[in-house]
Amino acid sequence: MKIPEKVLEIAEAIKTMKIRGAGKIARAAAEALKIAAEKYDGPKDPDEFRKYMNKVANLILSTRPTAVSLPNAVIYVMYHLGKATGDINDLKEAVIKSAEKFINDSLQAVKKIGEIGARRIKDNSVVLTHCHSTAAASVIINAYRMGKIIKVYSTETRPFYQGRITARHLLEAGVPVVQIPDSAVRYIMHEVDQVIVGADTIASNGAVINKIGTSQVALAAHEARVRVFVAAETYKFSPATLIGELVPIEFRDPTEIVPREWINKHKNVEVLNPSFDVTPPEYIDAIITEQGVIPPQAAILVLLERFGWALEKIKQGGIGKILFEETLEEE
Ligand code: RUB
Repeated sequence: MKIPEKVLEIAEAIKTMKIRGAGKIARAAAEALKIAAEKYDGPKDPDEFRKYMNKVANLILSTRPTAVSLPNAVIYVMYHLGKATGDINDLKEAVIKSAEKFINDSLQAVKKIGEIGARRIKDNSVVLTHCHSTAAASVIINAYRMGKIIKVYSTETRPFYQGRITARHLLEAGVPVVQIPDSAVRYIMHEVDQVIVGADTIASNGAVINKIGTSQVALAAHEARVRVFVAAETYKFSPATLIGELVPIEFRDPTEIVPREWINKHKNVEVLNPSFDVTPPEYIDAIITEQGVIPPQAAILVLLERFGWALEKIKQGGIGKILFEETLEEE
């Protein structure tokens, strides 16, 4: 059976960043799997359904490479499908229920991070954030409501200008926001009390992979002795990094930086558009998760607790193996 139009649309929206941000991407992935199960009207043979779901999972996985929340969401749902037995309705239900649970837990996690993180913000704080992170915004908005935040500096976040989304998001909640260019971060850092950013992926050594420029922000904060907090749900921790896999960094189209005509005119100039970078654990004071605040060095404990079940399978053959061995062979 063909992949339904609505599922293709979600995949395309993730690819083109109409849906963006690691948490939203993960929830959209779970939603796509749910829709795929609901719309399935192919043969009643359970193996056919599993094959079809694998195809959908592969499509979703191919959309964007860096945020591990996406494969973690897919793995979560496909794992439940893998364990399910019975007829086609039982299998569909396993997908639908687990996708709904993932989405619900994810939304609850963002809320909880807001509550926990706000306790770590000092009174009368000036905060700086980079890109648009729902988890970081949740901390900021909660702390603002508690009367702890005076002002937020939001970086533009070139080339995609997610800082404008942050500004809108925070302004809607009444938080005073000042937009600054990315290049002004070090200049402004002496006014800042705390930096709060989100994460796309957290590695087992506590390194944080987030929007390009985050490591420069952390470096400037480190120099100025400003604390750096990362707000991240536990499904942003990468199990594959436990066995030494590197986190793939997405490079996007150069035309996000300069127009096609300019590139055509300056053929000798290479234009690079890395979308994420790695902030080493030494530059991070704490990671705020829905389970509590941890030092980055404790990332491994979160991973073992959340993904310990998967460790043997990861060792046997990498992350793809978890996905497929309990469902069907990859096509
Ligand atoms: C978004 C980004 C965000 C994290 C966390 O990058 O780097 O900081 O994804 O966001 P892009 P959230 O816009 O390229 O997807 O806390 O909302 O999951």
